[in-house]
Amino acid sequence: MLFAEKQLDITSPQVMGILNVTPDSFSDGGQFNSIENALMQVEQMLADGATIIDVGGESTRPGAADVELQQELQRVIPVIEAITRRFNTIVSVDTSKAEVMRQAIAAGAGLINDVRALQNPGCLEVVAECELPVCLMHMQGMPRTMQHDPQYGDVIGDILDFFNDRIAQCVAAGIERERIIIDPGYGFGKTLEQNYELLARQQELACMGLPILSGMSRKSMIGNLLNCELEQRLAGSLSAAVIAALHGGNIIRVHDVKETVDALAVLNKTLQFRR
Ligand code: 8Y7
Repeated sequence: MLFAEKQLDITSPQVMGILNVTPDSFSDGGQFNSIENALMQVEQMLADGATIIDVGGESTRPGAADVELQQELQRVIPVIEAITRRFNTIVSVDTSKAEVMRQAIAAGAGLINDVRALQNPGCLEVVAECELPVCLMHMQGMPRTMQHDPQYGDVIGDILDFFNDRIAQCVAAGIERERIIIDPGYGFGKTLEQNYELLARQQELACMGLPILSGMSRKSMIGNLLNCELEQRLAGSLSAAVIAALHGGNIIRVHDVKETVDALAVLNKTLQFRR
């Protein structure tokens, strides 16, 4: 798949490293420090084997408030510019705002990652006008309320219906089907049971014939199962990453890049001997 002039083979699962540029990373004094800090994090993630860096300035955790446009632009655009200037890597922009997408593309982003699947005003048009891949994520409800009793007929069937609808909208707007990546959206309007059914049956999404992105790193589906805090979720997250890769995941979005790359290397070596 081609991400802004950069070719990436996703037939073996690739690791997307999460770079967080939300306010706490700014607490130690202004933009210079936060950009230097971001570049150091990126350098480490690339050394550890990440092939995509996901940059996001809006918290989408359950209960998060909407971040204003100007604030999101100020957080994200200088960081994307700095990364693309310094490193030869693929930068993904995690945003749902058309203007952030537009400026991120101009700053060198190689992938649009939208947890709202281009449903906000202007997003379809911005993505149609560029040639970048786009990740459409499934979410039931909106971040503030999505964990209040999510309901499905059939979790996979409902998510496939959602993707068929969104892909039709994308294609009608001029976004080629070949540019689309789908993501079941673990934790976005799903109970623990629904998240694990989705992971068990993730391979069924492959019937769409599109690459699959999976993100479960440190999420509540790990923490609530194991009854542990964020910093104790590494082993659970690695297990989820390996299962996602085994069930058709092409890109795995994680915080702990080195550990995930190692875990996936063991999986890949094993799969080499499958008959
Ligand atoms: C996902 C995501 C988040 C995910 C994609 C977190 C931005 C929540 N989760 N993007 N973003 N897929 N594509 O805990 O699962 O990382 S934010």
